Amino acid sequence: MITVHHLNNSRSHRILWLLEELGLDYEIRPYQRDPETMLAPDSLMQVHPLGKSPVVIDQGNTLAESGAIIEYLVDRYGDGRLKPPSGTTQELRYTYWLHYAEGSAMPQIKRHLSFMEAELEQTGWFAGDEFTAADVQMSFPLEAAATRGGLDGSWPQLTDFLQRIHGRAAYHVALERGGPYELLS
Ligand SMILES: N[C@@H](CCC(=O)N[C@@H](CS)C(=O)NCC(=O)O)C(=O)O
Repeated sequence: MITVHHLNNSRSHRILWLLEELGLDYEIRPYQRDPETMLAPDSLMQVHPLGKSPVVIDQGNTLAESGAIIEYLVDRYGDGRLKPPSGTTQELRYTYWLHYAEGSAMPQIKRHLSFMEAELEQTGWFAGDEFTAADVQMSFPLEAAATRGGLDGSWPQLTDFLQRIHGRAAYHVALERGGPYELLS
């Protein structure tokens, strides 16, 4: 059984959403942020030394970093789903966006909006013609930008992307299982 160490109101929502998209069984170990500091409880450090969420345990492996977790789950359990075919240009884009979300977008989100807007003009998705796990990974920086300011209706592609992902059934099941999600840190 896949175990997700899930901090409320956090990046960990992406992992629950992906697991729902893949139709996999999993269990949630919930953690609550400190209401004043918004930090994770110290107990999360017993799972991984950095004490951050998400952390996934599967088949004796302890996995951290949302991009690495997404890559692992899609490669091990996707059976070809949610990832462009190997050896294609779309696969290169998929890998790029998986890393970009946390490596470039999150630290400097406002500077990246026009770049992401232009990239989405091609197909509406980040890697190829169809929804992939790269879109799951890219949801967090865009939702953060929409919640904290910077992303508004003047970015039509990005706004439309958010509306389309929010229309996916698996996204809502993940919210029901993982709890509300308002992007506080
Ligand atoms: N780059 C990491 C970031 C992990 C991270 O910062 N997680 C936040 C949740 S959104 C967290 O655990 N915050 C609580 C804390 O720092 O105490 C990833 O993508 O997994």
